[in-house]
Amino acid sequence: MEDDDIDLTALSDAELIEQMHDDLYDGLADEIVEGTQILLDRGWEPYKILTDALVEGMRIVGIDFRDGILFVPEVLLCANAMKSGMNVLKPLLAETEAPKAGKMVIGTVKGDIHDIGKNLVIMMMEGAGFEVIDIGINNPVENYLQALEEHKPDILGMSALLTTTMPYMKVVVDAMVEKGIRNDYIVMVGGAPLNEEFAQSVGADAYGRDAAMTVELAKEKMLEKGAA
Ligand code: B12
Repeated sequence: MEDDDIDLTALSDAELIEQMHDDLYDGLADEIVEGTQILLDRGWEPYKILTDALVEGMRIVGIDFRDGILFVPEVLLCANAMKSGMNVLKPLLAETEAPKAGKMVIGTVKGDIHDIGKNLVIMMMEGAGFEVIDIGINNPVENYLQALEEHKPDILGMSALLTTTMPYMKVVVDAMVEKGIRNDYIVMVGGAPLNEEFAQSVGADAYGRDAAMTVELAKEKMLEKGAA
């Protein structure tokens, strides 16, 4: 350890969380992994670490990115640090006794390479007993249709983080309508720039504001589907 390194274990919980926001901002993956592990050792719930340390840290990054203080290369490092922390938490969030709750295909839409939120949704859905097939980023409509045919999921999830890419969700829903398969699936959409109204306008069944909400809505929609 170098002289200017901070001993993370010596910090109180509140100080550590604040330090992790700084470390995420600076793209320090090793420190994020260490901080995540320390909080786990102190008995923190994985989901609380995810929201208080990682998602909150990324929110702060987002503000300075918007304001032109941080740029793409830096934010890529932040994203990398965030993913390192998520990897520590993933097996813990995925630990579940629940029987298979349903199946989901999920992907980020064409033109969009943001995947942190999508990956978080996957972690939480798997934790709730869903089987999730991840088709990745930058998906044209053909990829979605092919995945639906191949995997026959209950739910189709689409993610978009850009105002320029979110309208593409309608292209996918329209293609499903055209093929006469729209009502075979529960369509869920999400991403920071979306809202309930937008979700309705593209013909989705549900809008997931965050990963926890998405799990609740998915369960709800599965029940409705079962009842119908
Ligand atoms: C990290 C990041 C990047 C990284 C992405 C790395 C990666 N692997 O994902 C990099 C650096 C690559 C990047 C690039 C760009 N980005 Co960017 N990025 C961000 C940033 C800072 C954080 C996004 C994030 O990960 N948030 C954390 C996660 C946990 O939150 P989330 O994604 O919202 O997901 C949650 C919910 O939305 C929901 N959810 C998400 N998906 C789904 C899906 C379903 C089905 C459901 C139900 C729910 C759901 O649940 C998630 C978990 O709770 C945002 C700022 C912001 N406020 O969002 C900008 C932001 C999205 N980016 C922006 C921009 C402009 C760009 C670029 C165009 C910049 C450029 N000049 O090149 C490029 C575009 C690249 C592309 N073609 O996609 C803008 C978009 C503005 C707009 N109006 O569209 C933002 C808002 C920043 C800003 N304020 O200017 N970016």
